[in-house]
Amino acid sequence: MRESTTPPSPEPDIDPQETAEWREAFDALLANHGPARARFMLDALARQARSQRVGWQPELATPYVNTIGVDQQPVFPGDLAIEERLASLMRWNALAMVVRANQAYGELGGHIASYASAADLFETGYNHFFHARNEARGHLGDLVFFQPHSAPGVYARAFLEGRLSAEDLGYYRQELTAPRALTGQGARGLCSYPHPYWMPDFWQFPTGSMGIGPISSIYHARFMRYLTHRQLLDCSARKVWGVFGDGEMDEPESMSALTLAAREGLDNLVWVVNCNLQRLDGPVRGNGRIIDELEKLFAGAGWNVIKLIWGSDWDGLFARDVGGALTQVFANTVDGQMQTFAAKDGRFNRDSFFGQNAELARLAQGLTDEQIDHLKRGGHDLVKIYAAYAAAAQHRGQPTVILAHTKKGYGMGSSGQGRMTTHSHKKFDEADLIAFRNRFNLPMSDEQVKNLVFYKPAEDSAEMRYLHQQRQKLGGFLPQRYASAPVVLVPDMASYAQFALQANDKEMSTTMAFVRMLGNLLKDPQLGPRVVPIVADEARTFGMANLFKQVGIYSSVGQRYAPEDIGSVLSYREALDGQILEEGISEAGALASWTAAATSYSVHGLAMLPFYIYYSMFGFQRVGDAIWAAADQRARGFLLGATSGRTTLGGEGLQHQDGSSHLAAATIPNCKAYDPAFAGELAVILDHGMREMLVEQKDVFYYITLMNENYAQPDLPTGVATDVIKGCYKLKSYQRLSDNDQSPEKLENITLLGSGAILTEVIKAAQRLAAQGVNVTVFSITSWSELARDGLACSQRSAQDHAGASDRVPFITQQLQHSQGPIIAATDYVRAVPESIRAYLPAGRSYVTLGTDGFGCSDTRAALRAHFGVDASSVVAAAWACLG
Ligand SMILES: Cc1ncc(C[n+]2csc(CCOP(=O)(O)OP(=O)(O)O)c2C)c(N)n1
Repeated sequence: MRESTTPPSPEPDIDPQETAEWREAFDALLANHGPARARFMLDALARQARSQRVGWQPELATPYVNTIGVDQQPVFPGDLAIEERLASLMRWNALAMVVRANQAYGELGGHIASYASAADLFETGYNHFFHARNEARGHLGDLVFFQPHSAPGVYARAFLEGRLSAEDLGYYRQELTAPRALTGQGARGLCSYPHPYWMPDFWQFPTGSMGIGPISSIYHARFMRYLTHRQLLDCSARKVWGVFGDGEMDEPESMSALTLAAREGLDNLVWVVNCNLQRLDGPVRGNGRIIDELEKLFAGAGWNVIKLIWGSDWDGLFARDVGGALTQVFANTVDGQMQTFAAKDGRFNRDSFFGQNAELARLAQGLTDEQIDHLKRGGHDLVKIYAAYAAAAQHRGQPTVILAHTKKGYGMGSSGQGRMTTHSHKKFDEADLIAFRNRFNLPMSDEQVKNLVFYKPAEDSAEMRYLHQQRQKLGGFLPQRYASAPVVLVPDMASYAQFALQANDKEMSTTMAFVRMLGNLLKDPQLGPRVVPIVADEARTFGMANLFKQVGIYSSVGQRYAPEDIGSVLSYREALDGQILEEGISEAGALASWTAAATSYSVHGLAMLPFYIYYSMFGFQRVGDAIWAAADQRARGFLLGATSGRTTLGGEGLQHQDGSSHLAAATIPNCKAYDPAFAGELAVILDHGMREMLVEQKDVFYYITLMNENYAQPDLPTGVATDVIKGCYKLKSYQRLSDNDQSPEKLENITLLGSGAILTEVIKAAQRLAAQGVNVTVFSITSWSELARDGLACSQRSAQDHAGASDRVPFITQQLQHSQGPIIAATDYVRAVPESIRAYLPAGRSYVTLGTDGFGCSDTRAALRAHFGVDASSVVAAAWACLG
């Protein structure tokens, strides 16, 4: 039975006698035959109503009470008193860490209120549900996404577990000044939010940018299914738990994949939405109710929804509330008002909440003001949380969301709990600290509290023994990040890319070349199964349709239809063990899938190699923040920005033509970005990338732009592979074909740099200039950003040590110093891309950059290149402008 009595109908009841008879009949059915029969009957009636076009839809929102009734609650299997004491200690240490840091340096920031609301949600997971990786026991661990602003609480627990020291806690948000950063030893700095990049042995999933954690958790859960179904790794006993904010649910990324999770039946996924009803500035839904709204949304999307609204001390009140007064008053209380109740004391709530009518006042009669003040919301009651988690963990066929009603700043007293300003509240005076100590019965003296001493019980205390025992049962500690995975051997380049290395001027686009290489790699017995091709509904655009048949499209239900093109060699084939992740029109989803695959080496100890190929304009520009998060998570894989270049993708216009992705890619430290012009260059880059990621196991990922323009692909000159990787090689010298009387001898040389498809324009320009009497040297720039990085590294080395040495001469200077004359660079990207190497060019050479700044528009390649000034004529004109 639920805590509520039947709520009154919002419609006027024209025949109460009849209503009562129907109700009695239903009650009798339930009492005599149980809930299953009751559900059957309701379903039957609903079908009947629909067939007769009654126009009735069940409400998706249920009353503001717990989904799990008191009589359905399992016995709490832990020691409640100890768990409560432990939770209080976590709260204290988290608070002390933030307050201390801010007393020392007011600028550091940090949050207390979010964790104060989430502490019990985390603790229940830690004590009973979150499995750590423990290979000896054959469990690879659950994946747990922590609400970012609650990071202090995660550190506080790691402190009690002995994984962080009190000194470490003293360097919260001081990653650079911590002794370990300075000397390699001693206390380590603790990052603000979960950042695997900075704490690679600790955090697994970056969640600091709201919305990315939620979508990522869904695709990680889906990827675990993919690994299982493809029989690469059995993930069936593992779960993904995500604790997220109710405000965070407003991010489009949070919500966009809910239906995917339901469609895929991801019962390995549990979200706990910490509904403290507040975000940063104020209430999430001041004039409405976020829990109702989320319930409808998740239920509508096909999730199992568990509302965890009220704590155990409300059970008695609901039991005595035969008239349904509580349910009714909650139905009329908006979140802004609920927040006011949270911020005020028991006296106020007796008057304002229970004082709303005589029935409510009667319910509160037996309670002191203090008891009213301490009435818990469900998300602060360990017994209720346990019941919700247990139900979620057992639920089959659907993902589960637990909507946990909490108080922001819970226990922070009159200056914090439920206050509009609580999100960033981190100044506590002595009285506040003592009140906090008293509120949570902390075994600390006034002196200890005032000095913000981190508190750790003796190792042989009941609390510590319990804490360790519970974690041992669950396999060990978490969060904990692992980095090792067996090496995957990479085949010899000739086995998959010979056609590209010796292309013999065959016409093709670099996209076609890539797809052919990918097809070949998929056939390699060792690497092939680890390749994860990912597309967002553009496989046909990129000529990948043959892969549908070759390796199949992953589908958790196989293929339940006979495809229209079944007889074709390119037939659309979905399969349980399909290898391609076809994500539909969701770049955010595809990127989340890519991240899951690209971090499989760490999350699952099984290296996978994702190739996500997409319209380059819809990458860094559209989902750049998700790529940034993948970088934080130390992703390893390939991003292929296809149909790239502002002028190479003719016809498609302003929102499709990419001229900036290389600019964004260059800002990501562990992203190596390449703009190859030729298939042979591409082969070398792929080979090097695979070796770096799979064999050397470096935490880098590659961004490669691919073009759809067909042109003659030359053989890759011998001996240039290393230079291709470094970013520049000498393609060809063009001797002047005739004397040009007008040009003085000293100015008859020019150096041209080109990348991507624009290199073909540069080559045409070189031929024309040679015909006009100029000696030209052409360099293929495969990576502007790698050249710029190398240049920067050289200048930093020079700044540190003035003695000359070759490692202080930028590679681009070394490459160009045997060329002569002004240097002209042309690319299909904004000029800032080639400008990035200006500082590292040989001294005394003039440098002119041509690029595609401005909006793209629809026209032919030729018209576009003329318009932006990156065609051969523009290069020639720029050359003569320099030559005078
Ligand atoms: C994409 C993004 N936008 C804004 C922020 C800044 N921000 C940090 S916390 C926060 C409020 C979070 O509210 P909620 O999700 O309800 O969590 P709570 O802290 O209340 O538990 C905001 C806006 C962010 N971290 N990420």
